[in-house]
Parts: sequence; C-alpha cells; structure tokens
Amino acid sequence: MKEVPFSFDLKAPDFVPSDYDNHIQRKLSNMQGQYLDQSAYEAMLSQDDKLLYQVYELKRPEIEGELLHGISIVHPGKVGDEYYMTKGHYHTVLETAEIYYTLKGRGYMVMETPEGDCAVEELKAGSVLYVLPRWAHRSVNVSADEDLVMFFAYPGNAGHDYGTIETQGFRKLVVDKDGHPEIVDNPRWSPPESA
Ligand code: S6P
Ligand code: ZN
Repeated sequence: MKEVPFSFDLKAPDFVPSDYDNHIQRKLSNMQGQYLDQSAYEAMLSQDDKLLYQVYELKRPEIEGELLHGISIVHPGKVGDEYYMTKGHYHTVLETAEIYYTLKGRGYMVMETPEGDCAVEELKAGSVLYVLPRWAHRSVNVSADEDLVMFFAYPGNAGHDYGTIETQGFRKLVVDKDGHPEIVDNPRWSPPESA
C-alpha cells in the first residue's frame, strides 16, 4: 500500500484505472434471488453465467480517516424486463456517505433508508451523485449497448451490509417498458423484520 501521495489515470474509453489492487467480477450466479423474474433468471443462468458488473478498487486501510475508491462498471443487459444492476448494500457503519461520478453511460441509482424513504437518481456522464449516510444504494445500467462506468469514494470504515437487501430487496425496481426505463414498485419487497 502506498505511503506517499499518489495519482492514477482514468482514461476513455474503458476508464479502467492505470493502477489498482483488487478486481471484483460479479456474475449472474452471484445475483441469486435479486431479480424479480426468477424463471428468466434460471433460464439465462442455464445458458451462460454472464458477467454483469466489475469493480476495480485501490486498497487503503479500512479506517475512518481514509477514503476507499475505485471504478464500477455495470454492463448492459436485462434479466426479464429488469436491467443489469449491482447487488446493492447498506454500509455497515450506517452513518457513512458515498460519492459517485459517472464517467460513461446512462442509468439510475436506486436508494432507500431503513426509515422507509426512497429515491432514484439519474446517472449520466458528467453527473455527480452524493449518497447520504443511511441510504442503501444500487446502480442500474439502462443503456442497451453501453457500459455504465462510475468513479466512487467512501469512508474507509464504512463496511458493507449486503444481507439486508438480499433478504428484503429494494422498494423500487428499474424495468424496461416498451424500450424505455420505468421505475416501479417492487411487488416482492418485504418490510424489515423489526418493522
Ligand atoms: C462500495 C460502493 C461500490 C460498490 C459497487 C458494486 O461502497 O458502493 O464500490 O461496491 O458499485 O456494488 P455492490 O453492491 O455489489 O457492492
Ligand atoms: Zn457503498
């Protein structure tokens, strides 16, 4: 890990960092139970375990004063009518924010809080999204043929809670309706156990 200030490049067209420590690849098989259309999911998986998104991370100590950062790339595609998306998560330390800068592509960030608020923000090249503390977040690529590429940064101590979303899902889904993205209620959303 670097012990002096450093810089790296993000260059079009793919924006893969010139320097990184960790490359995460999430496939269809990693998204079990996350897509609404389970039979479309099973049918796709029986054909091919497609790569849905990738994350390139630069390693930093996972402590309060540091910023974890890198690039996420969500590929274009759909499972049934639902666009390719990230798993989505809360930060384990709920009171930690995150900032995203969209470098390429078109999509939405689906967000919600444990208190029941939800928000969906558009992502497009050049836009900066500030995810407030307490908001779970999932990015969705709505382009038919282009990657959604974003730079992200968040506090080193944030951690990831995937389990809450795996269990209850997000309140809102982004689906293709006649060739256009539409934000709809998730019919399978279930309230947190404590509610
Ligand atoms: C981490 C940050 C991103 C995501 C990435 C993949 O706090 O929000 O780096 O990890 O977009 O999403 P997910 O939900 O699979 O971690
Ligand atoms: Zn996050």
